[in-house]
Amino acid sequence: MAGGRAGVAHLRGPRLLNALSKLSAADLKDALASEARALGFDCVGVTSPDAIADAAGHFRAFLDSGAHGEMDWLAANPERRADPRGLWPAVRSVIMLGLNYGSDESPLTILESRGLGAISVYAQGDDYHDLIKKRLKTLARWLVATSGCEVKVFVDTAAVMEKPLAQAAGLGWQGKHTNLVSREFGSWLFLGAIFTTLDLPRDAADADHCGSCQACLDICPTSAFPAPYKLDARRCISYLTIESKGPIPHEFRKAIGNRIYGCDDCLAVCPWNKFAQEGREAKLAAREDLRAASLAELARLDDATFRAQFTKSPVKRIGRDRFVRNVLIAIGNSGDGTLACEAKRLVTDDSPLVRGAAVWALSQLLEPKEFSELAATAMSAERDETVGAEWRAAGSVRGAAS
Ligand code: B12
Ligand code: SF4
Ligand code: SF4
Repeated sequence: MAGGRAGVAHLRGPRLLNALSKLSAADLKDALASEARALGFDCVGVTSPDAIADAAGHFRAFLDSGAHGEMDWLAANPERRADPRGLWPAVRSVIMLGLNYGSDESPLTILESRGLGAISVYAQGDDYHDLIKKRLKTLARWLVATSGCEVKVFVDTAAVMEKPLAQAAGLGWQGKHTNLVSREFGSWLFLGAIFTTLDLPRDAADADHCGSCQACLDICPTSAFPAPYKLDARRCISYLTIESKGPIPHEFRKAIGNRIYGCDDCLAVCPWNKFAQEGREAKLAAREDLRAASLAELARLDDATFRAQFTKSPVKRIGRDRFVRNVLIAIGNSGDGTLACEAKRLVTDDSPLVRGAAVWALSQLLEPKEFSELAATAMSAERDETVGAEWRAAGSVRGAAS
């Protein structure tokens, strides 16, 4: 098998492809794995399109319980997502790829520094979607040229259940926190998929190695797991700070702490991370300004400076208003009265989403008397009903406390 690859390694261009096209399916799979590694993928496995029958039922139960919240795109065409053949009837094999993005420091450390914003590890560098998609396309082109098959590539955004497919392809298992855990890379693998019309030999599915551990369930700040292996996305900080478009429900605001984009807690505590390795992809490495960004500076971003700071970053997707909403929740949780001036300025922001979050931040930082005086003037000028409700809610809580 390896010999087949080694035997053609010195060939180039059409001669190489001609030689590869004569390979057996097993040798072609080996050659594919070498090609994937050369492109920067850290693991690769193959499964069959009918390998995730159980996931379909779980997915339907997830949707029926409403756990997807506002993510309507997740509920659209569930039959497509539940079975790769629903998405593309011609698919014969699913190639799953993983790219390690392990960090050089624990994402839990910054949670103690309340003046800084914690951006989850996956979003501290360039957007992985762009990077992985480009590489998947290169690998897929190689496969087409080598075998004449047809292909489709996916990363994250299509109706593909990447985690169960990756488990079926032997890349790891879905832990109790529902993400894929790898014995080699712990919690830190991005996933991508290539669907092909080619029949490739299948890998054995990985088994569950969680055992009696439940560290990820215990650490979750918002109790987002109704049971092991089940997530209520509506309670997850990743959903609340990235997917949710409106005001963040009051019940979660304190628990969010200084997490301003995503959350890594359940991933970070997994004992399998003792085998994790630092990612080797420079473009995904943390940018210094995103590793430990000052809340005061982030609260001053306008549309233009937000877009400039988050060029190529996945954070850009949520836009300035939602991002500053998150920053204000973190400011409210900072316990640092000197940050109140940032929130005061934003009480007159153009965005009602930002104004509402600023009101809450001030309700956490100002003395009751100062808050009431500010409310008396600002509330009468407020025309937006949701922001008015924030003032009233904050006022009644403060009033009750004073
Ligand atoms: C929607 C989505 C989210 C939503 C919902 C997450 C979720 N768990 O469903 C939100 C916004 C919350 C989210 C958050 C995050 N996400 Co996300 N997300 C997705 C997306 C687009 C779809 C996931 C999906 O299909 N959800 C639907 C549910 C029903 O499916 P499931 O999670 O597989 O649920 C299974 C279990 O519940 C299980 N099950 C249910 N009941 C039972 C009972 C028993 C007994 C058993 C054994 C199993 C079981 O069966 C279900 C089906 O397999 C995928 C990309 C993709 N296309 O797959 C990325 C993806 C899962 N996300 C990813 C990442 C990195 C994250 C975050 C870590 C980001 C962050 N740092 O903030 C967090 C992690 C939060 C968490 N604990 O899951 C990566 C995960 C990589 C990996 N190694 O697993 C993915 C694969 C993107 C990628 N291409 O790399 N995400
Ligand atoms: S990402 Fe954070 S909030 Fe979401 S389930 Fe994990 S620990 Fe809980
Ligand atoms: S923390 Fe424990 S229970 Fe959670 S995924 Fe890791 S091994 Fe499984």
